[in-house]
Amino acid sequence: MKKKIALITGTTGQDGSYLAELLLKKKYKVHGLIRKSSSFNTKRIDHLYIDPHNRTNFFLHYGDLTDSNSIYNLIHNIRPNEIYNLGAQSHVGVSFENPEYTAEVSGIGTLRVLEAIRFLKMKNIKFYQASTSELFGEKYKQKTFNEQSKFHPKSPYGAAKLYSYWITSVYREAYGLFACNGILFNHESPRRGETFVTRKITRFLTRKKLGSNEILYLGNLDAKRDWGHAKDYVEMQWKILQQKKPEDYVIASGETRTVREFINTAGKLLNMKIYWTGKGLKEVGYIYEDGRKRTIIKIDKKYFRPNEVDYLRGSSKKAYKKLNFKPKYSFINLVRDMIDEDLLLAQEELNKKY
Ligand code: NAP
Ligand code: G4F
Repeated sequence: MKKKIALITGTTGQDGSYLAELLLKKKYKVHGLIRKSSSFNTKRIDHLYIDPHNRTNFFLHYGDLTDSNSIYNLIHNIRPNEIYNLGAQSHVGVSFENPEYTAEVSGIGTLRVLEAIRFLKMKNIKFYQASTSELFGEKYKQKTFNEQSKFHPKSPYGAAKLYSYWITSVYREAYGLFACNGILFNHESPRRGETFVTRKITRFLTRKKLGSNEILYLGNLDAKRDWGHAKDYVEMQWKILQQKKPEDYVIASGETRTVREFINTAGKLLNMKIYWTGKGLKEVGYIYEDGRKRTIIKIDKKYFRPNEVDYLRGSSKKAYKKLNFKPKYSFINLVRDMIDEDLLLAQEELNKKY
């Protein structure tokens, strides 16, 4: 049987790397779009890469979501069966500092891919758009968000992604494309970028466990997020494109916790009891070390955003039913996975130092 061909934008990212692994396991030929960088940016996929002079099913191509020609040429040349548009400027905080660039990549970038499919008349391509729970910024009266919930983005990132959500739906309705949105709630893993809050915490606490003297500076500890594991979620990205009809799906754990609760859980797994005192910018987290109180976490207002999504909790009823969504990782196992890997990393760093 002919192998299926997939194109992944954002293949060097957290999700892109797990998705590439999954599709290679499923015997796809996988093509990844990567950005030119002056230093290596392929750490998450190096284990998958084989020199194309040898037999391989994994190919990398330079390109950029801001460059229509690179996208057009790539789709024209590789003729994929499925495209996963995961590439984005994905940091909400950064989107307030670089709003125009965020719109170009995370908004218009999606249009560029869809237009290439339309222009090339490759209507058989199935298209997945990485939509986000950041579309739901306002709680209104509901306890959970689902496919029918009202959107209210709170950041330039959320607004750019809302454009991508709608343009995907428009191309589905107007041109009959098999184009779908996966509205994914926060998902984390040992491969999460180190400036996102969960990984910032697990990297810090594991280094602290091995004796570091650093202090962790954070922003809003009261924000509530619905956290799942990226490995579980990329499987749903694939499943969404294997359905008979193109539709949109919410993928979420259905549970919500504050950033502070995430810290407490990670601390507990490391046998570090973290105590809290003070309010607002004066709040600190401390531990007891050799019977002495030691402050390890402080608040820095630079990590607060001009506008915040305070509460996220999703309902994946549709995905449970239609995609048979059964996440393998509970919240505690997600945090444990991150802690275990980051402990190894912290130990490696220590070994290099001495
Ligand atoms: P990530 O780790 O930040 O990865 C983003 C990817 O996009 C990286 O490969 C990055 O390349 C690439 N990229 C950035 N700018 C680009 C450009 N101009 N042209 C081409 N590629 C570009 O994000 P992730 O956590 O894997 O998330 C994957 C997607 O899902 C993103 O679209 C994100 O917005 C969305 N999403 C994520 C979550 C979540 O909780 N993780 C939830 C909902 C939706 P470099 O490696 O070179 O930077
Ligand atoms: O880890 P975060 O930066 O993730 P955020 O903003 O929820 O966005 C992530 O999830 C979205 C899905 O809902 C994705 F679409 C998006 O691409 C990204 O993957 O922040 C989580 C919470 C926020 O409320 C933030 O204000 O943690 C709070 N926070 C507190 N201190 C911090 C920090 N966030 C970061 N990044 N750094 C801090 O020091």
